[in-house]
Amino acid sequence: MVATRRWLPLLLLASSGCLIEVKKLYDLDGRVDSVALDGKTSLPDVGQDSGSSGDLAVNVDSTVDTAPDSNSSPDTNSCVAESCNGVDDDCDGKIDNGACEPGCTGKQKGGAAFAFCTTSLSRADAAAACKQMSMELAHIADASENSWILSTAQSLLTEDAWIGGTDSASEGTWVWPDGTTFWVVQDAGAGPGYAAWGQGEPNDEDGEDCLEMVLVAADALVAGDWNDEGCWRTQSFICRE
Ligand SMILES: [Ca+2]
Ligand SMILES: [Ca+2]
Ligand SMILES: [Ca+2]
Ligand SMILES: [Ca+2]
Repeated sequence: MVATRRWLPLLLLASSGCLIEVKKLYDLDGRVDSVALDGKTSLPDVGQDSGSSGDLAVNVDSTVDTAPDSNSSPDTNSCVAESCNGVDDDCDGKIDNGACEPGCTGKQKGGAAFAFCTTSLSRADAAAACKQMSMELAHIADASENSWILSTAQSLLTEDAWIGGTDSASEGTWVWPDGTTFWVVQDAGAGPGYAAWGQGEPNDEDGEDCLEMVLVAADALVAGDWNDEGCWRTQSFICRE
């Protein structure tokens, strides 16, 4: 049910002692909010409801929030600029509107944003596309993340996909985009980080220096395996913030 909305002026006594005027939008649901929806202020939304459906709360910069309020607990929803993460950050009712690069779908796991992108790009171009979304090609910390990324990729992508590792700076020393070394070939079997290499990989065949997650089984490789691949190859990619 669409609530009747009433604009009312409200005078607040700011901490400085001066009065600031904000506008307040009431939903008439008979219940009263305790904290403003945007989380930016503890401005109480008190004593004004007498109708139905969700409150629309206010913040002290005079703009009105647009997401519904639960009315039952302090508000924690904070409307911020949209980013590619599978969440409607700006509370306009549209998920990731305008935030993802072409072909990319935003997802979130454990509070981290990911983008799964069907556009076929070289490793360098894929990294640049991730950067456009304030992300990097994905690092993967453990088997749990690898499993989730695999299953999500299988639902969205149809070809092998770039993830973040490379040994282009020092053959056999694999690093993530942030510079962290996760695998040194001469220490095969010992890391120092997590890796999910397929059988016989990394093999540096014809100078392969870029890491992909296998989605299409081929030869000894099965879906979810990691493989070093020629960086020039164009294929899908996975970004992470
Ligand atoms: Ca949105
Ligand atoms: Ca978003
Ligand atoms: Ca290599
Ligand atoms: Ca290989």
